[in-house]
Amino acid sequence: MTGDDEELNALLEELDRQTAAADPDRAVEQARESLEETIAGLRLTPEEETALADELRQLRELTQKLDETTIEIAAFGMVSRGKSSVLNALVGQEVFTVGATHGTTVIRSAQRWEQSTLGRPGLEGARLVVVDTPGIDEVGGEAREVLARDVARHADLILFIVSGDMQRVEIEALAQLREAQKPIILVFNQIDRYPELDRDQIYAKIKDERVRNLVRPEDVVMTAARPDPFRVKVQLPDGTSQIQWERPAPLIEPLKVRILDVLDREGKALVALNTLLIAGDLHAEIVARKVQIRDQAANRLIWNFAMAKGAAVALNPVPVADMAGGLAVDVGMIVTLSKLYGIPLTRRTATSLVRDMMLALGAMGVVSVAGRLLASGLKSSLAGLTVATGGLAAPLTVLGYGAIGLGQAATGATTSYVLGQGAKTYLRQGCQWGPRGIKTVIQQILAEAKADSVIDRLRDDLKKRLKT
Ligand SMILES: Nc1nc2c(ncn2[C@@H]2O[C@H](COP(=O)(O)OP(=O)(O)OP(=O)(O)O)[C@@H](O)[C@H]2O)c(=O)[nH]1
Ligand SMILES: [Mg+2]
Repeated sequence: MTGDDEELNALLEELDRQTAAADPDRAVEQARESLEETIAGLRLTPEEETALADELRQLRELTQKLDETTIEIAAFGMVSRGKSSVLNALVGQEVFTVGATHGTTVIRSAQRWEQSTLGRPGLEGARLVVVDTPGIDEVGGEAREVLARDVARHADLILFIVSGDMQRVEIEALAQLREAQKPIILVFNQIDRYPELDRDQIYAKIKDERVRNLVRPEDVVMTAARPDPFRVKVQLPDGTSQIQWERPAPLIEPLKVRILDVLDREGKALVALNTLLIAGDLHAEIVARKVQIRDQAANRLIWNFAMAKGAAVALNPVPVADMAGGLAVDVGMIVTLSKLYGIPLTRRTATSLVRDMMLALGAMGVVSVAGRLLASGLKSSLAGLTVATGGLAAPLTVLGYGAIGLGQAATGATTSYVLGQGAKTYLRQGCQWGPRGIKTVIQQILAEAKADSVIDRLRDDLKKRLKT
């Protein structure tokens, strides 16, 4: 756990306490401060800012959400339970499409709910937004989980809609949503379809058995968001009568009361808490991506230094790999790397780091192993050249020397590569070799280099660069 995470957790706990103490304005203020600190504390390079633009935008939007106290109320549940109908009834308008066929709603969409929040201290100045979602059985298993997580992540209050006794999938989905620690109201909709006795039995069963451990009894509410129309006989002015269909008014008031009750109590504090929860997730994402971006930059840097070292060796008639010139390249590489990781090392420290790693490499006999690996590759490439040049002695000698120079150069480049990766690991771990020590680290880098055929790639790249 990083220091940042600990800070965030402490803040969340503090906010929890304040929610209980009902001091919503203070909670919002604190969430705002923490969000600003989170954004400022990221310390991103321009390159990272570009790569993380999307996450940063989301983080800034959260500040806006706090400023405006936007409260999101999301409907969730299986197809055709009446999710869209319930939201329409709440808003008092047909803002979402309703349909008898399963899967009418296919994407998540939001609408403003112009509900007066006057005189409600926990809601003053708040904007209410209702969010419609597709039925959970409309989307595939894995996508469903993503959807659930997404809904749960953004919503401040969840309306879980059912229209009869609950199925196993519904109970499982509800349990999953519960993990997000958001308030949930369980809505038993379409009650007009049941005779009173059946309806009361189902209601009791849901409340007392199905969701006993997931939802408080007072948060289970019955509605009839869009009752079926019934036939009425209308008397016309001319004395005749006609049969017409009429839809009864929805029964939605109990749900509205319950929603406003929950929001009254914890609306603002909820928004503050949720903002921080989302910010925490985003922060973790950004930090992980930042590590990735830095890692890629470090790899590019190491590769370029390895090439520089290889070129220096190839252009010098005397092998310089283990001599002062070569050492300078490696030390320079590590100093540059350390700046990238924000832990600038002195040349002296970098030099002793190079020595330590060379010792570890030497102790494993790895330098000579790398040499042998290269030599065997060299022989086959020389054989290839003989065929290619038709066995002519003169070009072979010229090419042969070049190839041998390349072999030494590749050894030099490989050594720099290993030293660079070693230093990278050391820096990434906060200037520590870790519990298993320097040798294990170097050994692992070599194993990975071999698996990735790094030596071949280094040599190919060197060959290309030396030609031009
Ligand atoms: N009788 C009755 N029918 C309802 C009620 N609420 C919704 N319906 C009907 O149920 C059907 C589905 O309603 P929707 O609101 O589209 O349901 P949904 O959950 O949004 O469905 P999907 O978007 O397909 O997942 C429609 O035919 C509605 O008229 C209700 O309270 N009583
Ligand atoms: Mg719908």
